[in-house]
Formats: sequence, C-alpha cells, structure tokens
Amino acid sequence: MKTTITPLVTYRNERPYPFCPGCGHATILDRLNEALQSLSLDPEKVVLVSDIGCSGLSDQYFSTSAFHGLHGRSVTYASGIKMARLDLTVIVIMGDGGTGIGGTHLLSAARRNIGVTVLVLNNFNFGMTGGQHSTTTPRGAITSTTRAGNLERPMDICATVAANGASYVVRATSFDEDLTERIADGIRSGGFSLLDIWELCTAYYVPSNKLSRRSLDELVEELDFARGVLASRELPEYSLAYRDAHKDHRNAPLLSATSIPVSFQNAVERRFELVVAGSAGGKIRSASRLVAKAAVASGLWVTQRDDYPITVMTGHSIAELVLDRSPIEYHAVSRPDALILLSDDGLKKSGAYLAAMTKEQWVFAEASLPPLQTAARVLLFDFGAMGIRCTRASQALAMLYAVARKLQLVSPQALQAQAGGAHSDTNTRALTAGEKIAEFWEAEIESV
Ligand SMILES: Cc1ncc(C[n+]2csc(CCOP(=O)(O)OP(=O)(O)O)c2C)c(N)n1
Ligand code: SF4
Ligand SMILES: [Mg+2]
Repeated sequence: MKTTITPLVTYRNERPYPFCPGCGHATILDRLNEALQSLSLDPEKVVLVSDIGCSGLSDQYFSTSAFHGLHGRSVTYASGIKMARLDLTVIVIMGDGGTGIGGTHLLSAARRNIGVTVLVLNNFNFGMTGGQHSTTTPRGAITSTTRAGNLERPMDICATVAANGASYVVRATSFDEDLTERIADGIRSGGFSLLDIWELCTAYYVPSNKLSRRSLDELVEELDFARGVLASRELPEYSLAYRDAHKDHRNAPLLSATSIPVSFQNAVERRFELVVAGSAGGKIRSASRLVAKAAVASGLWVTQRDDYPITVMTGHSIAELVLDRSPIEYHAVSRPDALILLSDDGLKKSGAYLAAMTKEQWVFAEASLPPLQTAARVLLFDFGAMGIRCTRASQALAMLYAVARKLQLVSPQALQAQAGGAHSDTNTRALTAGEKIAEFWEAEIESV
C-alpha cells in the first residue's frame, strides 16, 4: 500500500545563517523552527519581531511575517502588533543587549501579560559591536569594556519578569534537549512568555572567558539562578482583557460629545483669533469656554487652546480662541485679532503677541498694567473708574462679553443662553458687568 507523506511546513527559508561558527544563535533558531513546525502555524500568521545585534539578523532566515526595529524596542513593537491583531502569533527575538536597553518595555509587557513570546538569545555580551558587557554579563567576566573583570551583578531576567506577572518563564541553554518543546509551550501559553536562553558567542565572550557547553551549565549553578520552567500559570491576557473592557464602547466612544444646536446668527466673516491672558484662578478657561459654546451655538467653528502652569491657583492662565465660518485646521495663535490683558501674570506671557500685533488689532488692557510695547490699538479699562463692581472671578467673562459685543463676534443673546448651569449666578453677574462695560465704551465714543 502506498503511504502519502505530508511534507512538513518549514518556516526556515533557503538562506544560510550568517553567524560565526559555533554561535548559539543558529542552534536556537533551529529549535524555533522545530517548535513552529510542531505547532503547525500558518507562516503568514507568525510574526518574528527582531531587535538589533547579531540576534537581530534572525528574521531574514524565516519565511514568516517579520518586523525589524530599533535596539531594545522589539517588545513594544510586538505588543502593538498583538493589540491590533489577536490572530497573529508574535515572537520576539532579542539579545541580552536589547533586553537591557529596553528593560522597562520588558517589565511593562510582563505586567500586562500581553500574549507575545520573547526569546532572549543571551550570550552575555554585545556580540555585534565587538563584545562589550551587557546587563547579563556575569560578575568577574572579561569583556572589551570590563578588562579587569565585570563588577556588576548580572540581571536575572527570568526572576524579574516572573515577579512582574509573566505567565510562562523558562531559563534554558541552547544545548537543552527539550528546548523545542519549551519554546512551543511558551507560544501555546497565550500570555506573556519569556525564555532566557544562555548560549555561546564564540567570537568574543567564549575566548575571553573560556566558556564552553559544560561551563555554561556550571555558570547557572554558580550564579544561583533558577533553571527550567520558573513560572507557568494562567493569568488574564492583556489584549483580550482590553477588548473585553471596551466591548460596550465598540461603536460608541468612551467620552460622548454633547451637541450644541445652532440657534443664533453670527456676523463673523473670517477667521478671528481672540486671546484672554490673566492669572490662574481668574476663570479664564471657563469664561472662554462659555464664549466658545456661544460661538458654536451661533453656527461657527471654534477651537480653544489653554496654557497654564501645572501648579494650581498660581501663575498665568491664557486661553486662545479661534472662531471661523469654516473648519479650523490650525488652532495656534501667534498674532491675535484681539487680546484681553487682565493681570500682570497674563502680561508676562503676552510679549510675543504684543510684539507681533499691528494697528489692525485690538488690545484691551487693565489700566494699572505697565505701558505696553505694541503697535496694536490699545483700550485701557478700569472697573472702579467705570463704576462697575466685578469680582476677580467675573472679570474675564465680563471683558469677553464686552469685547464680543464691541467687535460683533457673538451676540449677547447667544452668550446669555450659555450662562445657565452650575455657576449661573456668577455668570449672570459677569454678563451684567460686561453689558455695563460695553455701554460705557459706546457712551465714550459718542461723547468724543
Ligand atoms: C539604542 C542603541 N544603542 C546601541 C546600538 C549599537 N548596537 C548595535 S548592535 C549592539 C549590540 C547587540 O548586542 P545584543 O543585543 O546582545 O545582540 P548580539 O549581537 O549579542 O546578538 C549595539 C550596542 C544601537 N544599535 N542602538
Ligand atoms: S559575534 Fe558572537 S553573537 Fe555575533 S555571530 Fe559571532 S558568535 Fe554569534
Ligand atoms: Mg548578546
């Protein structure tokens, strides 16, 4: 009877490895190939993510999908790929150098238990750049950067990721007979799995430290590092947990937008940039937001960009508003059409605006501020002299109302419609004060 033999899928391509004779990288990649064969995964759905170094050359010798990136960052690329494509088997191949350089990424991936498998090709030095010491170089080892012997304690990669939540962790050597199986188990585990595979860099580390297959085993014992399967446990996998946490929001954003119906007219003919500069605690941002909402309710497109120090109730507070009839693609303001200066804190941050402004633009400045260096038209205001009682918290909105009216940006009705809600009393008082300022300015012009 004729037997049909199904050819084994091979994940290796025809290209010979480029590594030095006896380099452990070749053996580990052969074991990876066998592990993939034993799992019969679709090669296109396997992504090898490689780091930099001799180990980083690895993906070229496989006919799987691949991603090659910066040194130490392969775990982040792998995490991104897994987050986007749950159906892919994502395997990182990195050296001990890359592990040290991207150490925090490794911790984050372990804490998340994201479903990628990391193979650390650990030859205790930077092979590709000539044998410099790395985070895993044993104490006393001679490398090109530790000529008198390494003084640092080597990092225990396995203990670190195991303590931080990895689901499957193994320490092995490239000579281990069960390495193929352990790699396959790591891939099968579905969570964050890492194999720290000790091996020989025959070009650099081996000659300087007389390391051999046998002394590799002794080294594990000497350092008192655990060997074999160090963790194998079921923990929630991050990309699945993320999808589950967001399942109710798949078609709706977490933050829903509130629509503002258009109920008022506007007379704005072109992009108009309005800046309010004052002190933190002066309700600059909330007053500007009220104006922005009124502008939206008047059919305009609006952006608001705030600037303030990270500390609260101290320093400047600036709001840049842009109003336009059409969508706003650039929301920064460098030369405002109108600048309201409420305090010294605001003035200190407004030098660039003032210097850029021309006589086409307006500055509305509190009267006690120092003289302004600007070519813009300046209108000084003094609440006391105008006979207007206005608390510090109401001044920004009062001035915005008066300026909006004077420059015909948004109608008083549109502003009043937004004044309700939690601060309706304060807002209403501010708008009344603003109305008085506008009347004062009109009376002044009439009396000229
Ligand atoms: C951020 C960064 N630092 C340094 C380098 C230079 N560099 C290239 S390969 C290499 C050593 C690689 O060592 P390892 O990751 O252990 O891989 P191996 O060559 O031993 O397989 C270094 C330091 C780099 N490419 N990027
Ligand atoms: S330099 Fe070291 S790590 Fe690089 S290929 Fe040669 S033996 Fe391997
Ligand atoms: Mg190395």
